[in-house]
Amino acid sequence: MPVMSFAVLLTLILVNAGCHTQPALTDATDDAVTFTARDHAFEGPATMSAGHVTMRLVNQGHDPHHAQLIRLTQGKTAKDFIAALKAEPFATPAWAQYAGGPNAVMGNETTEATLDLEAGDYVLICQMPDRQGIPHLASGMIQPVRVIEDQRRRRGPSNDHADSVIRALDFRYNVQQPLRAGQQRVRFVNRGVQPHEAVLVQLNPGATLKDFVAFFEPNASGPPPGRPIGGMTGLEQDQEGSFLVKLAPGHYGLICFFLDPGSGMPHFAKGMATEFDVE
Ligand SMILES: [Cu+2]
Repeated sequence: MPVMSFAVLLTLILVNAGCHTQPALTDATDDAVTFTARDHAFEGPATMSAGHVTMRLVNQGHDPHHAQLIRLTQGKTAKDFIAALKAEPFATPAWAQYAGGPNAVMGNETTEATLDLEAGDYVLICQMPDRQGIPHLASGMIQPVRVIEDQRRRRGPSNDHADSVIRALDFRYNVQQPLRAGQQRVRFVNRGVQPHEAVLVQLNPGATLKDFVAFFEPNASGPPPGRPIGGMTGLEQDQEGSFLVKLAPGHYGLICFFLDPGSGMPHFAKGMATEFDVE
């Protein structure tokens, strides 16, 4: 059974982390569907076309936000989803499927992800926690989205050019073609059984992902060791999508905050945390 992403106190840690900036995306997809994130609400269309869709996330809040699509099957509604989360905050019902979307960016930043969407009913949520550790979706960052069949749209796996491919397994990342400086499209494929995400983190000089993760512990102190710069939110087994990033030279990390239902451990603690340098 899929389990909610686990990201305790991330807002507290990162809200004041905007000390260095990432170059803005150029030549971004021109037919993207834009969702604006604020503290704490989404603004965006109530419908999207099925098939290949690029979702652009414009964060106009102060907190970091991401955009996680959840497909609601068995006729379930956004209301059912909220009720299920209230009953069991750390378990996602089997009728709710992780369908990806652009992962977290800081305030005043924009990111985008391209997906192949099935027609159906979805909710768009932000699971990033507030200062009390409560996910933003509980304070308003949940929006129903209906995906409508559109014969004109391409279906099936994307044949868009990708500069690199990240495969998620239970529980590690397999990166084919390292990420490099400049703008690039990264394909993300979940070959694991559990849902996985890719949070791309720009680490401060001298900082490691271990430092970044340490800031997720209660009572962590000190300066924030890095900042999220996009990636792909959770996707179910054998689902895929791609995202656009523009990297400056530096030290980066790739991390998954989903929980393993068997052990209760976050995926990063089981191996889904990897660091790399961009020259
Ligand atoms: Cu994972």
